[in-house]
Amino acid sequence: MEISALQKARAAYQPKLPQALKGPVVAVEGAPTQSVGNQEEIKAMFPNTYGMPVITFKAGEAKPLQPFNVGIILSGGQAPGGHNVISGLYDGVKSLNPNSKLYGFLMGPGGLVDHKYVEFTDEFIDSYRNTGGFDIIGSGRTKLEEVSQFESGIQILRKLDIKALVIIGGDDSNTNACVLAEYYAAKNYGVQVIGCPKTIDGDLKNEQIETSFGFDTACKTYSELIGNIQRDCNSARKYWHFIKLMGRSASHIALECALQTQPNACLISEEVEQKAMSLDDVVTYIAQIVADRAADGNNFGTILIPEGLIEFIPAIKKLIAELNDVLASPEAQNLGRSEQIDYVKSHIAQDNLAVFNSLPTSVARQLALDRDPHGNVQVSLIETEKLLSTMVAAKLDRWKKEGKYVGKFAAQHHFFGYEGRCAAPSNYDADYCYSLGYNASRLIANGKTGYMSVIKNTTKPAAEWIAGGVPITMMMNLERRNGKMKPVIRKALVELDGAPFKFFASARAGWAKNTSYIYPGPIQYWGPTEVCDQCTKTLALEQAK
Ligand code: FBP
Repeated sequence: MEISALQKARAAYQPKLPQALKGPVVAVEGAPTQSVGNQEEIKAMFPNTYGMPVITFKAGEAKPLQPFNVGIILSGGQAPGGHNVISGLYDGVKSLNPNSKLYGFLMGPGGLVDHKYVEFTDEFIDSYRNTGGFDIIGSGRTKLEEVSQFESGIQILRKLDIKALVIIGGDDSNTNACVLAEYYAAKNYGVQVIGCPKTIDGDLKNEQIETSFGFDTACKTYSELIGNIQRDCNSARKYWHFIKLMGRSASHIALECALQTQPNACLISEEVEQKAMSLDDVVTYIAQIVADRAADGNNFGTILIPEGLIEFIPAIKKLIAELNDVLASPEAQNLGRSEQIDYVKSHIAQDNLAVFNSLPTSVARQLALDRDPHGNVQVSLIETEKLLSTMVAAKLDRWKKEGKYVGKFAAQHHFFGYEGRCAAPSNYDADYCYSLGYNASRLIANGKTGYMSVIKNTTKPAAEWIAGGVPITMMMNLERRNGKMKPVIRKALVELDGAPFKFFASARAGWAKNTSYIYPGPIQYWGPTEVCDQCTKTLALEQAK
């Protein structure tokens, strides 16, 4: 197979490991843990995997291990570094016993249920080291939550003599990993389940997990593109660029890209919600920035928009919550698409109906229809960037007539999401992911189940990184999903009292008025460490003490 010159050179990169993982390890156990919320309920739901201690690995003595087999699944949206988790796990498993085997289940959790798998070999793994994408085995969004799926899974796990399953996923997939770990433990099936924190969205993080993998590379890729647009914008001086960024609910990606590129405006959904802003308030905020710049003779600029924005406008959030419940009813499930719209319209409260009817038809349809398998609105399909620019243009027209605005307004639209999810991992993600995978092999060797592989202290050089495991139940609370209360990992949204947002808030007025663009350029894999090995600004600000 023909590969690019970069891919060829990059294949030779040996990702760095924390010092403790470079040889045999011993697990140091902390105190018993509790879930972040609803302790009694979560404890009752996870009697076998609740309350376990946090684990930290330190250098220990080598003990001979019998060969053992491991399976791995890539779940959900792609994120740069997934292949390195697999190569790290492969190397880790082989280092414990060269006769151990690693199997990959194909196209996500569905591969486990349908018994579709592949066995990894040296040659196979080598051709995917340090590459982006999940194409080594494919990914999928099948939800693992039915007993019939768990039972189908155990058949193939037994057939392949698999001792442990590693599930690479976001908050929903790791929640399912925990449910599976509990089920297999309760049934005494002897199969361990380990999770691994993935998602470009950056919303799977907490006291124990510094960041989800892929966030670093995706944000650097989008920031390169935003920087390029800003140079174009500052050269032609005739367009306002409305740039929507992936990230589902949380605005971490938009915030990080703003910190890297200093655009004229960046909306943060969590702030919009906290300030109870209406759609019109959001439009006025943008239009005012456009008008103020026009007054200075600057009819150009850049605006970053998080893809989940619409869900955070309180009136729309309330509408979505009711739509979710109405759509979850068996009656609604059995209807065709257009019948479903009529159905929801006749079943939602009057105030929600008024909001629903006020939205452009395409947005209203999107809110009322497709959900992903986890019940989430598919926000990446809503063209918020066009919705906002159209509404801003209309407001500016009105202001022009009222003499409040003098200028020209022409908009360009962009949506950056898929462009960054499969980029070749940055050095940070290449090292972090390899370490997460390698570390998972140590959790398995230590007999752990229901744990997430965790690498901490990642703003320091890799040798100082801390490796270990965190019980997944520790991150859980109860939330309403598809009309029912469910145990789920608490999603980490942007904290308005956190250092990254505070820094952004202190600088944004200057960025709005002046043209303070930063042009980060493409990810560099070789060169000075300040160019190649920097973590995200979000992580650096969060970890700065
Ligand atoms: P995960 O949470 O599964 O990692 O997915 C992240 C994401 O990229 C979101 O940012 C986006 O909204 C969604 O996936 C898009 O999903 P799809 O790939 O199914 O279009």
